[in-house]
Amino acid sequence: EKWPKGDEKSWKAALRGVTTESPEISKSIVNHVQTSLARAPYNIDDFGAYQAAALSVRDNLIVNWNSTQLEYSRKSPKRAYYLSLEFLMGRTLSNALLNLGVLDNYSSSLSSLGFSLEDILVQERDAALGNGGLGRLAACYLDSSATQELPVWGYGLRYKYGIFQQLIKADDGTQLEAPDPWLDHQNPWELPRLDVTYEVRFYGNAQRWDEGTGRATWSGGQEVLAVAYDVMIPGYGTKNTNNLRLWESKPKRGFDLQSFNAGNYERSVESSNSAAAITSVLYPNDHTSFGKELRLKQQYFWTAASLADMLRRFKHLEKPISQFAEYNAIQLNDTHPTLAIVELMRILVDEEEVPWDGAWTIVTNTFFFTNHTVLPEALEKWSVPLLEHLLPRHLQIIFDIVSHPAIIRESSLFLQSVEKKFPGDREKLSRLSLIEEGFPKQVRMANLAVVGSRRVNGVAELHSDLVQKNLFPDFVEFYGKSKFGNVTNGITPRRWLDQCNPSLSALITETLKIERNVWLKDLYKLEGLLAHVNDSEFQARWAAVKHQNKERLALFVERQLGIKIDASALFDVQIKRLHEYKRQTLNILGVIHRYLLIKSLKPEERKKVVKKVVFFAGKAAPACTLFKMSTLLPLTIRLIVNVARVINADPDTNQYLSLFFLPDYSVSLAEILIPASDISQHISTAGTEASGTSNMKFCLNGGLLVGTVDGANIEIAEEVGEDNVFFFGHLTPDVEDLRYQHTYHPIPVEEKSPALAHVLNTVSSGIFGGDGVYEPLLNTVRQGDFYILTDDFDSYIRALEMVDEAYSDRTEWIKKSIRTSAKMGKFSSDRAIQDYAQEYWNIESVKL
Ligand code: NBX
Repeated sequence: EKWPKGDEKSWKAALRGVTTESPEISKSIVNHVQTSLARAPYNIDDFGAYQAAALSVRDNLIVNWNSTQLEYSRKSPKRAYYLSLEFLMGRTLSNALLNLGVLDNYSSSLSSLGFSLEDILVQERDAALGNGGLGRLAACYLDSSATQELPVWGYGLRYKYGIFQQLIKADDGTQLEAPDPWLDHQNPWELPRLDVTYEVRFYGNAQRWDEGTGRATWSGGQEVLAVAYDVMIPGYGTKNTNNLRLWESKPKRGFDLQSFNAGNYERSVESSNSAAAITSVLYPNDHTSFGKELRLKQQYFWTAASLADMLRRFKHLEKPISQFAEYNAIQLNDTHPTLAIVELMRILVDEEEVPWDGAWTIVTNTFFFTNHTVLPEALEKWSVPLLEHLLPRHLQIIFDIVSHPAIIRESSLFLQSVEKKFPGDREKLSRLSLIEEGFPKQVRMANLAVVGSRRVNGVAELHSDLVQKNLFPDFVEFYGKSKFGNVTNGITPRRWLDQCNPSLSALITETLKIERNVWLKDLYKLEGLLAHVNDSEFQARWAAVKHQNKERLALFVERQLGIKIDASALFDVQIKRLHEYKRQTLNILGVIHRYLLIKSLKPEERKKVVKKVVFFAGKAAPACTLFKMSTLLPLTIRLIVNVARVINADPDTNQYLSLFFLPDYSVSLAEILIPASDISQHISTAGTEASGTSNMKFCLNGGLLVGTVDGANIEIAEEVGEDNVFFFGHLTPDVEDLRYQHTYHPIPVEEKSPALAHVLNTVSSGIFGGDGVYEPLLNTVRQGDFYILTDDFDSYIRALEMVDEAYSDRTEWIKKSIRTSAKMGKFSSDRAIQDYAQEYWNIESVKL
């Protein structure tokens, strides 16, 4: 790379503010090069130019952030807080440029300085503080809240290391994990607030005052400092700029001077090590709860700092504490922040001296709880001894919420009121209980979240139904149906259409004949495309955009893996966390089936086959010997990589079928893959995928779905029509029966699906290498088969044949693609956030 790229003359002109292209922007970029970056003019590479541009954009964000926060303080509206341990933000620069409406100005200004915006955008590292769907949802919701001018703040942790970087070992296809040091370079998108700090206590003693009040003092133990870092969240087409406050942990005292003087250096820095460890790394296990002490520390550290911050803000209003819930709504993103319920009780009862009953009323009017999965292994439980050790006062409060006749009026006595409603039903009582009997006893965080919240919701219609019928049926009976609801997930069309697919966005704007900023804020407007479905010129342009995006992906893969891809083939994509329930195994076994089929054809017959390129990407939770399950997921990656190696090298078939596992899946990689997809796979066992959100992203970009009748797939089909979705497989009510059958009257794979048996035997035979390493994976399919691959395989293959058939009629396919995209209005996260704002939080927008 050669630099400087610009010429001296244009830089000097920029400094004097006399360039023709956006003089103020050019001047501010050059200024940042000279001052903030301390580099001589035009002595920078692409990364330096990225930093300078980012700092210049950040100046604008700060101004808007300040006016927004000032207005919130002036108007004191009710606020909502989104508590999430994960915010999967991806890159910020292009989003900030779009939302501020200065994309073109920066582009031309940068090019006058000798840089291309495209090259500069890719310099930014993803902020990857999340595992998958739950974390990305939080990011989309922040974008929509700001866009709708709602006073919503996010609270999370500033992990030093985000989700691990995934490397795939070239020789055997195993996954390696490397740390993600995303903060190694200065992060221009955060504002350190070194003056906004709170002390958070761990361990110590809880001393009850007297049984009459329920109050206690908690003292001793370890105190850790929480330091605030603010990330600015600009709305689209508005000056409103919200805040995402991330906490960093640090030791309260740098080191223990006494130990230091006594000559014990190691001891003296010990406390500083353990304090910093709290926010050092994001836990990479989604859908599993491990019961690790450090994870519990993260959860308490974060909820305690966030609540202290909210309380300080509330006190500025000088309102009685009894009105807390009229000014604050707190959304719990899954059970991870459930301790906030207990912490608010502690603050109210112990520090604000609110009587227990009044405190409980405030708490249960403040919190809202969203569940994101019905998988039992994801339901968080914390052992009573661990809680007693780390958070002794909180354990007391939890037991008091359950039952403490001496201090609590009957209305808020959970156990007593349950007993009254269901007299003598001991089993129901034990299911409803916050405490699970056993050795050790465990606190059920989901039950606590339900009891302590005003309302509870799932994330798609089917999921919310399962939450009520399978997860919390006794709570539904106890509280009544009205406490439980549904908010179907959504995605932001700014990032997931306009930014990742600018050509499609431009075509839509031109076709609808309305301004981009209108339909991007009211996605139902896309329905206007339906009037053009039969216009052959429009069809051709729509198809050309898809092709262009496929070429872009092909180029990316060629650069990364050195293999050429035919962009005229059908692009088939499955990108998501590796998980047994998501059934990447079903997909790879289907690919092998297709390979064997093509291989068995005569060369002449092969020419009739629909050409296909299959893409996989996704991270597997690092292998852990404790859990059998997680060791199988890296094995699935190995199988995919090794099958790819064989079939991509097979000259008989490789013009018709090729396969890629793209390493290190990320938000930024999704932004390249999604616009390039013809068909994507959402093939979870029915009833297991709560919603899915990438399904919405693919459809918005004109990709079709092959999927099970699960999660939001169902609502997508309701919108676009079932003839535009390739459904297959057993339905949710069948799944339980099938599992029962697998256990008690198993039918051999050979009988259930000869095609699958053949595929399994081929893998066993070793043609994909591996010396029998795949046997554990194959055996879970042959025996037990909890996720019912054997029952769904034939129907899956048939669905893929339907896809081939439909793709062969290219005009019909394009029509399907247009219709699908046109009907995505419902899945804008703007709609989802409106649901939360109106039906849950009861907050209103604030105009600047
Ligand atoms: O949340 C996901 C669901 O699986 C998706 O169906 C849904 O669309 C998405 C948004 O609602 N859940 C999810 O991503 N869970 C986690 O990431 C997770 C992380 C840590 C953990 C448990 C679950 N301990």
